[in-house]
Amino acid sequence: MTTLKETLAQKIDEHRPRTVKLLKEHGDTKLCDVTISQAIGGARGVRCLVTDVSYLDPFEGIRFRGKTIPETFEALPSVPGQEFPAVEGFWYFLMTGDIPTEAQVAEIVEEWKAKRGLPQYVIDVLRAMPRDTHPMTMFSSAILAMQRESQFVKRYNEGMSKMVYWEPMFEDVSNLMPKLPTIAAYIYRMKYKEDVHIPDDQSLDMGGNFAHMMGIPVPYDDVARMYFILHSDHESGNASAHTTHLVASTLSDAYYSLSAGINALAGPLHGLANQEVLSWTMKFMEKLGGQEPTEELIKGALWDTLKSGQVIPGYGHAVLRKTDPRYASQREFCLKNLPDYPLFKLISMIYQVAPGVLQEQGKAKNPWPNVDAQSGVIQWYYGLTDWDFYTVLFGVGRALGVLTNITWDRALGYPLERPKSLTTAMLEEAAGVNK
Ligand code: NMX
Ligand code: MLT
Repeated sequence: MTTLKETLAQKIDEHRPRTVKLLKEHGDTKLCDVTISQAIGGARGVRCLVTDVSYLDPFEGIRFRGKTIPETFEALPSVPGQEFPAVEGFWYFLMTGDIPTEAQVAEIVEEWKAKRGLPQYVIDVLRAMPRDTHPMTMFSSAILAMQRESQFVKRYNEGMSKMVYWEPMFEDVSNLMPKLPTIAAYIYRMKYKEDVHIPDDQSLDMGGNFAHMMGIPVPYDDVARMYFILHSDHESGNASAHTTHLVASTLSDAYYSLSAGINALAGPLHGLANQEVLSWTMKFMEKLGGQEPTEELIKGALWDTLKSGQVIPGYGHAVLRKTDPRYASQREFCLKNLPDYPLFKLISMIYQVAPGVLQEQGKAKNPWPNVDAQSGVIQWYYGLTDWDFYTVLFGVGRALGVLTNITWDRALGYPLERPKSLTTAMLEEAAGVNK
């Protein structure tokens, strides 16, 4: 049986000549023009990043290594007796593009079990922070604290060829990834569960052990597997992936890079929107004071939000122009497992109304829901009602994608990222203003 590292090494050898040929023979081929609105407006649609890990079509949504979400769930080996695949097998798939055998999945499951314990100093760092610190700050700090473990830095300082940069990077990401659910569960139990912790269960895979350490019973293990896979990757331009890539492009190691990417995820326009959705919904219910929610009442509350100059959380997207298939996938899960749950019914009612309200307002290019509009209700149903923790879950999932990407960045020798900026006067001159 070939290991993940051996398969990856072979894939990298096969891939490198493609990048070299493109650069050498087709480097001047144009991919797009850049307009003033793109320069001012957050580089929307500018095609200047490369990844083979996932691709986001505005209408179809995400494909991981060429597979849609249902195709991905279908193709990967499931955990025995469970509906969803082991996250460890998905990691193999993201890294290599190959569907692993059950034996290959089992090998990563065992490797991650051995690596998922936390050094005492990480626990000390977390415990030193005031308990009202946001869990994303704690999560990012714990990752950063482990930077001293980086094998990439050690090998770089010893002097290493560019051609093998990916190897210690792969070692770093393989050491870091299994620890993330443990950090997340530690933060959760410390902050919200009276600081009472549950020891690791070595008989369980990542999803199973995460649910166990959180103290949330079955089937939350399968919910965790689904959640982490769904949130893993969304091509390279999203803020958390792009930040991780940018920081890694300076030859910063995986710990620095992921910690930075997690900080980007913590913004309310990005991952934190999942917390905002629940907070918006609960405030709405509170205002109703026991009154039954209706479409009219929801419409009024959505307009109040827009009129006060705020965004409707969980709706809109920088690339997508239809309902996010990650939303659809989680909605399908709810229809199967919690169809009559009042909070799910309310979230579904908002789905009936919000796109129309946003269309009537006429500003948002995409009035449809994104992943964050549907994820919180599932967590709430399974007892995780501390919504400021939700983005940490997103972060654990997102790490799968961004850590895969920075491994490939090193393998293909992607250089320091450094786009060019212009001054406002230069834009005015280009546009012929005041001539
Ligand atoms: N509610 C109100 N206004 C919106 C919304 C929304 N949900 N979505 C877009 N707009 C506004 C946007 O603020 C902008 O207004 P202005 O011209 O005054 O600056 C205008 O519509 C045009 O924006 P778009 O080009 O449609 O969207 P953009 O690509 O700039 O931003 C988001 C994308 C995701 C930041 C935006 O849709 C948004 O703020 N959504 C709500 C927050 C959210 O759900 N974020 C999570 C995204 C997914 N994730 O997990 O990261
Ligand atoms: C993501 O998952 O990163 C979000 O949907 C944001 C994006 O893709 O821009």
